[in-house]
Amino acid sequence: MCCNSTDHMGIMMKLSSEPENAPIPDSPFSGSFTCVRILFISAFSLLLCSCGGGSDTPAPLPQSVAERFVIDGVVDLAAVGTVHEKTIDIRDAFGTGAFVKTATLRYAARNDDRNLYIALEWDDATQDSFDPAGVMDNFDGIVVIADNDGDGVLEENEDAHRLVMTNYGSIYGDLHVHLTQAVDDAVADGRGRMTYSAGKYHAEFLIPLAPDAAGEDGTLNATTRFNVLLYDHIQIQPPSPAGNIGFLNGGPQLGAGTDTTAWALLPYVSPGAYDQPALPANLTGLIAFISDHQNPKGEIYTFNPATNNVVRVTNTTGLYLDGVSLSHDRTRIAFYAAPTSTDYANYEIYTVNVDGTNLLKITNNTDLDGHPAWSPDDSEIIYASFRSGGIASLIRMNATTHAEILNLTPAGANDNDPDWLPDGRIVFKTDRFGTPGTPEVRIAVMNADGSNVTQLTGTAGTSDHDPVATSTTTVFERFTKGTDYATDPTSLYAAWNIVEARIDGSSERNLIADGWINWLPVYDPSAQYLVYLKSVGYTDARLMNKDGRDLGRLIPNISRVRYIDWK
Ligand SMILES: [Ca+2]
Ligand SMILES: [Ca+2]
Ligand SMILES: [Ca+2]
Ligand SMILES: [Ca+2]
Repeated sequence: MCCNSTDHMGIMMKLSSEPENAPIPDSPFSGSFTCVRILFISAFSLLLCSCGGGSDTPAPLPQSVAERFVIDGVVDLAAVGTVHEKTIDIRDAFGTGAFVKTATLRYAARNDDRNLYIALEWDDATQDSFDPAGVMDNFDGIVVIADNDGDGVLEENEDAHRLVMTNYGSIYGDLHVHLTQAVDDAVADGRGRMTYSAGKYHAEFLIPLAPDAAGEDGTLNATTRFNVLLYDHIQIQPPSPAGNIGFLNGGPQLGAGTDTTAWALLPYVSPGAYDQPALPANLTGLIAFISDHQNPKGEIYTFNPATNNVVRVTNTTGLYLDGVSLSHDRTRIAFYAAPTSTDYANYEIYTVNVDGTNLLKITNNTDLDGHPAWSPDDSEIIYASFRSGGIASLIRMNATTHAEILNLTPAGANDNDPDWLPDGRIVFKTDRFGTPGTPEVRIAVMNADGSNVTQLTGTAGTSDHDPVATSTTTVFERFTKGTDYATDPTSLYAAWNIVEARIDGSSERNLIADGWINWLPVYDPSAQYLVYLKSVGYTDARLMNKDGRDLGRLIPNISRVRYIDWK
């Protein structure tokens, strides 16, 4: 799978667009109500049991592998199942040349009815990794590749998953066989992570058993043959690509043959029933989102969660698009855009009708303008204007005349990511409560005239972004380091959690804290669910319940989502 430079150029990843900004809402805090309800049900069950005699309570279903095994790159093989061990010869010339060294690979796998989980560990005396801000070269990695139908031939669209090591963490890729190469899937699935410690790599993958909509994954089952490739010191840059590879089950490598008859059968067991989360059937409202799966600069789309219908709104505006906000009447979309992603002086606020007509530029200046949000009655838009040098002010404007109404930010303060509460207050992020100049921005709420500013969050060593709020709670993403994420190259390899805080500032809790980049949470119109973006080497829009249980990919077949709103 890996072995010529073309493939290795293609092997690379796109952590292209990651966190920068967000959306609106409506939700009651349900804690006490839930407790009462549980108490009631428990008492009632007890009553039934004591009188009825027979207990027909079904045994709980086993936990799914996706929820049981957190993909953090640290593995406990004994907790997975039977541990397999093999000593592998690592050879140069991408596995075809002279013997270099041996590695002892130990692995275990477990599947349910939806996913295959594989955990692996192997020894490597030297960690080779690259700086993701520079050239991709001189790295270690691992590939799991499948002859899905087990017919002894590695064929078009059969599946592979890869991890490569950077200086800050691993990069995951979902691949498939195409013309004897391994290339990125159009629809990315699964996830994986590897870590290095004390002369040893740990790696783990979560891989769907079913193919994606583009047919690029293949079915994994008991007839599937598989192989594992260990990468050591891979150099893909010209003029002298080189690298060491070891094969768990013998060759071939891609481009040098497709005979897989020496590969072992996948350790798959016929699954029973599992407690698998599922998307609800009663979702309402309309989602607006930006994706770059058809245009690298991004296009705006709508998604109707009741019909699963995706409709493209824009058609090649020529602009780099960011920060959609859907009006409450679901007829207009505000966003910000510039000729290129780094043309900061020319980021302006725009609006467009959901049918793609009436594209309007509604700011026009030399400042960066961004992050628009509609007022509850859609008569105003609030946005962030970098009119004071490197810091932003929150501006209310008339959504029809585009006249400026009020600057809510006092001189010297840096406010951003504004959104409206249903009651007309404004939630935003601000540096007002920290040491001046620190990147540890906090979530706050204020009246629409800028008065009565209340700090809602304040966890040291973190920064909070992109809040939306109901009248009782706010949700936002939290970067779990004290650095400025925009300039910290490790920010794309660190945990971003989805956090909920009460609007009175009294308490908060993590909704999602799994080590991945989780961002842009937005309530659905009922405030029973939230959509959020998850970046694991690709970015998809996922649904969670209001207690943070991930229910799965909400917008199907798109894994290049950049921004999202739901009204
Ligand atoms: Ca095959
Ligand atoms: Ca895929
Ligand atoms: Ca694939
Ligand atoms: Ca190495």
